[in-house]
Amino acid sequence: MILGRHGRVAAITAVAVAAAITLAGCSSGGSGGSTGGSHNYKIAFVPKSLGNNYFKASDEGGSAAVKGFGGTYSEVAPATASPTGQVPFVQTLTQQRVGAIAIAADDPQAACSALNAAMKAGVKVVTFDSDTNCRDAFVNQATPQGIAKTLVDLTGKALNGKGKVAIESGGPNATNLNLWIKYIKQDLAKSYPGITVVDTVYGNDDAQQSLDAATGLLQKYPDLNGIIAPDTVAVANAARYLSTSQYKGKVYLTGLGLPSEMRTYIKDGTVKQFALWDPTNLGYLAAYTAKALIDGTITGKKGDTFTAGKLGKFTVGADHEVVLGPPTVFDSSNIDKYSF
Ligand code: RAM
Repeated sequence: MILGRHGRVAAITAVAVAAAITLAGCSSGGSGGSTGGSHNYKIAFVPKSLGNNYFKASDEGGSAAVKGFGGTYSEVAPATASPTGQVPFVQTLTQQRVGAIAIAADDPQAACSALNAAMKAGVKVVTFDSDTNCRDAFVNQATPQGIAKTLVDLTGKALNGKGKVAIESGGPNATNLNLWIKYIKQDLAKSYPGITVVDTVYGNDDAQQSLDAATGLLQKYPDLNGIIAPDTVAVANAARYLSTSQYKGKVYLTGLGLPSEMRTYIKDGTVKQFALWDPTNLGYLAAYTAKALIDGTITGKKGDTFTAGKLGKFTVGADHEVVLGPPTVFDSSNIDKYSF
């Protein structure tokens, strides 16, 4: 009974998803030469959710790369981030026999049976931004320890090594965010033992939920000294809340943010510093990693090398991982140089 009911729901969802994918394929376009000779260069990007400017930027980079090497780019994703929301999209892309799926996973495991089926059917699977337990290669933006250290040192120095901080994240299941939070907590305890993490809250990559999460934190901990938000939606909306509150300039907020979304809060003094890599380059690198897998230039094993267009040469590291590079710290001195 229960299985039957779920089966029907899944079938309805799959039809809706197939329609969405067809539309997305048409609207996002491609160069038309999708097969690249004997190679299937139909490359589909599946971000955590639609509507997040971070993924708009990464998918723009992916689109530019795919079109540049003569493939067909498409982008499909659930409207809101959730552990299982990406599954029907992966299933439909597999039925449509794309050459590769580049996915930023909402959950380390939830999409794995669909992704394993995709790989079995010959589709190359590249994770980018947020990893899964099942893929041919993972394109990581930077090392998790390095990302954590950047945010911990900004906070530790700003608070002179003491005080109460909270973490505001995005999706509670996201592989990338949870790993960064683990290292943030470890590094704070080691490098700044006078700083206590009092809470971790989640905004689910949704603007309103992220705003509410920040509001709730200050209601619960009016003596809070800092917020670390390793998620672009969380940090922008925590800043939005602080900017018009009595806590502006009193609570130190930092995190991983888009310069385009944080500029106002740097200029009005709500935020002093935050960090990020270039998400456009991350998507660009994910597309070229997919191409290298399709071409057979790499299999994903350590030591494999390939050239990613304008970004140059990359070497695959341990656990089939390719790393883009360290994050940049933004403040009032350099914020105007960045458009993403
Ligand atoms: C959000 C997402 C994404 C993360 C950035 C920093 O947009 O959670 O996965 O890498 O923030």
